[in-house]
Amino acid sequence: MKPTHMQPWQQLQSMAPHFREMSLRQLFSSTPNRGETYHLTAGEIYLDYAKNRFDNTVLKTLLDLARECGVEKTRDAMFAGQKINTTENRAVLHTALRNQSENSIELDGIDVMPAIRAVLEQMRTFSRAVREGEWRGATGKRIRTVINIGIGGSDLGPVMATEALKWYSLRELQVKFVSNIDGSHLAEALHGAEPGETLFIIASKTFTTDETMTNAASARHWLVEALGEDAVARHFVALSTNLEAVAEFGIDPANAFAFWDWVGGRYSLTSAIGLSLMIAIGTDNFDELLRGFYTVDEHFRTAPLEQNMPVLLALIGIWNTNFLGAETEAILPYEQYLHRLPAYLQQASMESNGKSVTKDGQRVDYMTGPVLWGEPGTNGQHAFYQLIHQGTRLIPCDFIVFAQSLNNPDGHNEHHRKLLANVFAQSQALAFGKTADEVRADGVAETLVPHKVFEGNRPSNTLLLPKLTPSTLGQLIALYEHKIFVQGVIWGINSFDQWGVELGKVLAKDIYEHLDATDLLRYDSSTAVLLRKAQQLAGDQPT
Ligand code: G6Q
Repeated sequence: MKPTHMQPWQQLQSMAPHFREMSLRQLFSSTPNRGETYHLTAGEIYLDYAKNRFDNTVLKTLLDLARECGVEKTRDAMFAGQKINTTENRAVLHTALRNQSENSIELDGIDVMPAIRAVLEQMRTFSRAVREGEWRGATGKRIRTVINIGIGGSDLGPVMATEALKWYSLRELQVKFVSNIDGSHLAEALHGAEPGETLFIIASKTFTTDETMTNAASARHWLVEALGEDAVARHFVALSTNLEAVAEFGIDPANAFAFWDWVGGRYSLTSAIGLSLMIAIGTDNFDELLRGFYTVDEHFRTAPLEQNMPVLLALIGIWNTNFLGAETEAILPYEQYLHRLPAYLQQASMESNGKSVTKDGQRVDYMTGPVLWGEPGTNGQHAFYQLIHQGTRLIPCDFIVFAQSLNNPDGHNEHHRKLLANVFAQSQALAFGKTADEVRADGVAETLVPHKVFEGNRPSNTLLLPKLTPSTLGQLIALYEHKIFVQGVIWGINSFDQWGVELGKVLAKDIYEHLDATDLLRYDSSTAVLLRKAQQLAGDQPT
């Protein structure tokens, strides 16, 4: 049944107009203890969701909706390895990758845990060898530059987490990431790199992705030019499910790290895809990251829906998107090390829930995944927050902040105290704004009053954690993964396929073959003119 046909959805629809009018000022004055009431803890994450426009009845009805949509049943099916990715007939078992219990997890009658543990052990051995200088390049030198070549799910997770955990990383080793087909990306990564000291990690689930294979071939060429063909085995390793293609590329099968088709690309950070991260931060920190993921996996699996943080976050998102008319969500980490988190979550959310047909192929007649975006605070405050505060759109925000800083450059913790003051001030300003009378009371000239009014009533969540550690990072990522999952279940869509990226790939292949063609009649007029113009500008125009 479509969610819109369910009773809780219809009840929520009838409540929504009231809450579109209702202000957070009113809600806080009628229930002054909202802050004490509307919060949750999961692992080390404290979530304050009081600054959203809802009351107990809305909350209860949202929870009814979750139950009626089968969130609990589908969650249990995911953890149990059932093939919930129906369009690809695959299980969705990224949670098994970080399972810290002794329990087996069976897929088609086979326990997946021994293979997961074996690959993790292979990764640990290899990471230690690289970090400790035992792994030598073809000329006997130790590795100083590691370049991960991958894209999408084989890039964004490792990049985000390597940046996030830079404080914990081995500084003598440079870990770089190349994803774009644009040759400048690889060229810049190779700039100044010494072939004898460079290790390439080719990260590709399928080992067929054009961007990755093109970059890998150019990297191979660069290395072979300098050190000869025999050097490839000491300078290339692979992370893939396609071990045959890895061998064909010339990578020693002993240096291939496997994973499985039940690990979706955007959920693959804790699979072999995390090798570059493990090399950067070391095995103990990587293990701590896995334990962090597991803490929130267990919370999601066992906590009653009322106290289940991913479920609550998902439901607030649904309320804002489907009932209050929000079209986007901003992720605003007040932590410089999390500067790639918005980009990472953008893929996690938008590739998972950017769908317009239900699992059984029906066109939806309600909004699904919102546009997700963001930048770290306080930089965003000096850039786009203007629109969040005074623009015409409703933009729910997630503020993410840590009580302790990893760095204290002035010795007095002033930077961090100011950072904290800013994050709490922003959610306060967004929620409560500043009325015309309050502006006038500051002695502002009447003509300027409308410009200085803040309507407020902008919803936000604040996620407060003690300190950025591998564990808290794992907890945060798992929280968002499961939030996205719950929303997908309620919208009735398959969050685990990504057919929407296919058409562009096929057309690019065709255009690539006709880039220099003179006869462009096969294309629409706009594309044909663009191609001709590009040919002219590139100096290839046939006479
Ligand atoms: C993620 C997607 C996608 C994928 C890339 C790279 O969920 O499936 O982003 O990760 O297209 O694919 P390969 O790892 O197969 O190169």
